[in-house]
Amino acid sequence: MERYIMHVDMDAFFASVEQRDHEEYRGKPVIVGGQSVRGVVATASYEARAFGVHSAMPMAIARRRCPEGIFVSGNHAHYQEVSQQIFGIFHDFSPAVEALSIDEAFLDISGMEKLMKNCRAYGQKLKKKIYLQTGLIASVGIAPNKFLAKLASDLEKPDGLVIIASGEIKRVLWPLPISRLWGVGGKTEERLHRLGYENIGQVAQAGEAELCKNFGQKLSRQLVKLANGRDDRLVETEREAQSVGNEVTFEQDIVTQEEAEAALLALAEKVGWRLRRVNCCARTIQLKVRLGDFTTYTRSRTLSAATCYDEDIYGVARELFHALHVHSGIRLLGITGSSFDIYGQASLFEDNHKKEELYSAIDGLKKRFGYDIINHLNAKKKKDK
Ligand code: TTP
Ligand code: MG
Repeated sequence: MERYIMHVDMDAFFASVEQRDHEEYRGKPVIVGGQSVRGVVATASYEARAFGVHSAMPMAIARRRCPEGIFVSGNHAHYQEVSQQIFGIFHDFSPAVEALSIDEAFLDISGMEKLMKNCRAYGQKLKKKIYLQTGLIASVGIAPNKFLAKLASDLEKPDGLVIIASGEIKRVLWPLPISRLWGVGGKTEERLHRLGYENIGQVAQAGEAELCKNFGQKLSRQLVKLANGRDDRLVETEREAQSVGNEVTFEQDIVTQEEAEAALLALAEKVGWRLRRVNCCARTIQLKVRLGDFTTYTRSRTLSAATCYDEDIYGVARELFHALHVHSGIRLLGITGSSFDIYGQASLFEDNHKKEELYSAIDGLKKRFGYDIINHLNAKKKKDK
């Protein structure tokens, strides 16, 4: 059976949410990102991109290039809520959704297109539903595999809808520059250029043996496979994924133990929530700590029984953190849960039953009112005291 993979990516996501929420920003260059000295651009609206502003650019340069721009620091928790709403729609269109980032996913829609006249109609239907429910615009690519689907969604951004049918792979793919090959950038791209390869067709026609003269066999095989539009990776839902992780990079290095613990708790809550959402428990908890000078530590612990509860995940991460004896500023913290068991097969503590009840109540609220509801309630409680 032919596979159909859809890749969906929201256009200028953070900036579009700002333009949706503030009428006065519409049609104007909006730049979202850190406003501190070390701030970088998270994203720019398409109006701002015309001035040469793009993601990951230092904010100081963005201000120089686009002095008339509207600069906002943005609200990540809000974008996360919008993202959840969009992912809810993805799940209405496919049982197999693989999240790639906050605004981007692969959907395996094999067979689903039969519900409609064709793939294009299915893609249009998804775009329309996202627009009606969120007021935001997505670009969609549909193709026989992940590589081509992702490439397709980017080809006519913004507001794109591109289908690459199996019969037209060469026609669409071969004239494109080699930088469009998944994984080709920087050094590989430079070396390919020096050898005279400009477009994907040239790489495909060169073949593996020719490329092997200059590149390793593994890379050569991969390049030729992709250049011919072949990619057999499956769409991995979270349950099939090997791990669930979240990390946070601080605007400014944090220095106190309290700040680190607060960040670890927030991360543990995210990882726990994601595990519970897919009915999984993690047996291994990994902590990642990156210092201001980019020294990075990872430490992990494998538990005797798996867990999906925030407090357990936090407890392990906190112990791993204190055992590191970090004394200088911290740039990034991350927690990952891996080695999955299906929820219910394992229990870490005897009072698991109570925890199950508690967390299903918390998750119910989160599902109804958005992820941050519990934090809002806690903050309110503190204020009221
Ligand atoms: P992207 O999908 O890469 O970018 P985008 O949605 O802003 O624009 P488009 O897809 O139309 O090219 O990333 C999604 C969001 O992730 C983006 O709105 C902001 C955030 N982000 C960062 O915070 N830092 C980054 O370096 C990048 C690339 C994205
Ligand atoms: Mg996007």
